[in-house]
Amino acid sequence: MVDIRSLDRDGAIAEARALGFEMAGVVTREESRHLAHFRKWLESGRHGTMAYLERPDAVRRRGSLHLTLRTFRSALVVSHAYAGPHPTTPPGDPSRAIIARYARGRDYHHVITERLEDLARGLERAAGRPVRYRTCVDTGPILERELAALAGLGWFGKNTMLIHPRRGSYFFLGVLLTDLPLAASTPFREEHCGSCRRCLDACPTGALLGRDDSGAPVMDAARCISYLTIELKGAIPEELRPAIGNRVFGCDICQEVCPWNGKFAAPTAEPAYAPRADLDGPSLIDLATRILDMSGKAFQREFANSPVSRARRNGMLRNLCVALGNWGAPEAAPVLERAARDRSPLVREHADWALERIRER
Ligand code: B12
Ligand code: SF4
Ligand code: SF4
Repeated sequence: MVDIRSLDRDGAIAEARALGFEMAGVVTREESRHLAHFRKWLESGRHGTMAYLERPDAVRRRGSLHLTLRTFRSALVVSHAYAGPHPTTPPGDPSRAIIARYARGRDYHHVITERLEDLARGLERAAGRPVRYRTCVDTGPILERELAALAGLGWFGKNTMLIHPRRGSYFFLGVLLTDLPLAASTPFREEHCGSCRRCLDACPTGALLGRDDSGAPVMDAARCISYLTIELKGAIPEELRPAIGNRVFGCDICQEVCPWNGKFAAPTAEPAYAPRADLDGPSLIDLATRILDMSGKAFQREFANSPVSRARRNGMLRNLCVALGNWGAPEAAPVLERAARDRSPLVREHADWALERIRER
């Protein structure tokens, strides 16, 4: 339970910190200034098949916070670091699966939403009245990174990530919209990328397109490995499969190469994000064998508390087939032959592609 003694911006920020959010700031601006960029991005089709982003009501709501909370007066924007103290990615071992750092522990939607609810209860006690609020973690129709920059949490890197000079970019964002009259924080105004272009050069699929005339970084999400392995429900375009390597869920490459994620970025102190043993560089063969034995429902049960559930059984097997094909070792053939007889046509097609890769070597 939090105890907010004074209901002002600094009191609210201090309590957010006490709840484990490393950074917090307040935004009072109601209208988005990035909405036109967002619309242009949708018009160019760079969101791929993420239809939820283009729903007209959701697009409108991104433009105005009042449409999500009618009595909106201020938003508390928080960050929650997720990268662990040890680099657990198995570099250079193509027989093991890489799961993006953010997805190795408990699902952040649950973790952050629970804490934002605690924060709202603390604010209510301090205000001495019921507070109208909405929690948004990722899934709400909110441009979270625009709000975070306004709240002073960082700048937009060329990799499109929100980056803080002392905290890097391995952090989630959460937003608490309220009807409280808190004072606004100072927006983050500097840009620390300079002439660096490491992320642009490192992206294996060419998804990062640099900055446009307004200075906004642009991504072709339809080419991003994170999209291809998580959001895309159908077949992965064949020409992009080799570039995915052994990344079976999400991608961190454009953050790994970023100098701001070096020595200054402190590791998370949050136990909920500690990696599960089975998602911490597992063998591709073992993970694929395990999931082949599961029904769709059993998969959802097994990964109920993990971001990995979003890919669903068939999506995860599709990704594992691509990674096994990219590894290309003959040991991968037996599990792929099983996958080639799976009940899912999606899995069968990707298993056939992978077996072909092994035969071609
Ligand atoms: C859709 C989505 C994706 C898509 C598209 C990503 C993208 N870059 O747009 C995919 C599936 C590819 C994806 C991947 C990842 N995601 Co994601 N994703 C989202 C989501 C739900 C919406 C983002 C969105 O609207 N994108 C559309 C673009 C156009 O909008 P935008 O990113 O908000 O910001 C743009 C504008 O503000 C504009 N802009 C910037 N400066 C300026 C200046 C001016 C003057 C103007 C006009 C505009 C402008 O440029 C930005 C980029 O185009 C957000 C949560 C949310 N509700 O915001 C999480 C979110 C962005 N994702 C997050 C994470 C952690 C990831 C991954 C790291 C996961 C992983 N390891 O695989 C990767 C990172 C890939 C990358 N380099 O971005 C975090 C990012 C935290 C951070 N520190 O930035 C978020 C905020 C979720 C959260 N609550 O923590 N994601
Ligand atoms: S997450 Fe990976 S694929 Fe996506 S833009 Fe970054 S480096 Fe490219
Ligand atoms: S790698 Fe370089 S260009 Fe890319 S976000 Fe980091 S500092 Fe900016």
